Amino acid sequence: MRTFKNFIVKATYMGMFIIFSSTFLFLQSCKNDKKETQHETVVLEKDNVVEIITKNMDFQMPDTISSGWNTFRYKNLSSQTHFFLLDKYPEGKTSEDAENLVAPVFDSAMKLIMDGKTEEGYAEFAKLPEWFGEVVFVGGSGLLSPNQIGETTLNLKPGKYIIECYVKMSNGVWHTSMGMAKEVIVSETNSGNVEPKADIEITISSTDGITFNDTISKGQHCFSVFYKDQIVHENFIGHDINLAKLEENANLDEINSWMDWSNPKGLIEPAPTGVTFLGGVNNMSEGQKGYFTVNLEPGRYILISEVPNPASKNMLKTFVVPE
Ligand SMILES: [Cu+2]
Repeated sequence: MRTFKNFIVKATYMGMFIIFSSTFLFLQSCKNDKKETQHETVVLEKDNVVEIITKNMDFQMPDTISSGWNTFRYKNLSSQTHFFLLDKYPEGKTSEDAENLVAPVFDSAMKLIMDGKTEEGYAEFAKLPEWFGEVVFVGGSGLLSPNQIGETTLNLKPGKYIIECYVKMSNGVWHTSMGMAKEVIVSETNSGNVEPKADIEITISSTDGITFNDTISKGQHCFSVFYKDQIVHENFIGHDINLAKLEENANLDEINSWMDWSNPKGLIEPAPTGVTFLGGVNNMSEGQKGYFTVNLEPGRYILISEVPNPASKNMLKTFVVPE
């Protein structure tokens, strides 16, 4: 097992597969309005938010978006839990390469893992093309429950990306294989948006886990997420930040084990009971920063990373928003 892991870590860096989506625009998140002139003559344009809609294993969004700071408003209008993650592909590699060379490997690996053949499943990853190790994860939303809207702000360089969601259906099939993978072009044209200002700062690292000031009032907040480092965890992917509201019946142990795709019962429908995922900032490289905006009602919340056993890594933190 260890050998397989090391091999894959070397061969692939991390990550999963592929998928894409579409978008629109909106605005209003962490105040990343367009730069204003001295006399505020610039009219706020409706196009400084990129809207992404999922209705049924899809990403409805524009094929091309501007570079620089972009706020993504992700509307989950489906009955399943999703997220979006942007993968920057190496020069010359396309969505077809992803579809033909990467997706089948993840499909066969997951079939074996679901059948209880964990080692054989992991061994499948040796079949990934060598260039897969050069895929860079540049962020995205955290997990988002049905009928939720998540807002995440990222700074993107021009290039070719794939937007994907690799949550699993109840039968273990990846959402990527059901249509949640799509190519997105980030153009040379800069959005002109400025970096948001956060009122709550989160830092995540492999050494300290999730750190933040947990005295949080109700109402609208802009969280920043700073990736102090990034590593390849046991399931070959990096850490990230997901925010969720917890009801009385939420079970932290259940949530903790669900956050691992390599667990046959993890990252799969149905999502844990009593948990409403509200988004966050997906997998980024060391030194990068992303933002997400939420309106917090009084109640109990969790910040958690999508890695195996996040509690053991200080990547499961709860906090209470008072009345
Ligand atoms: Cu999904």
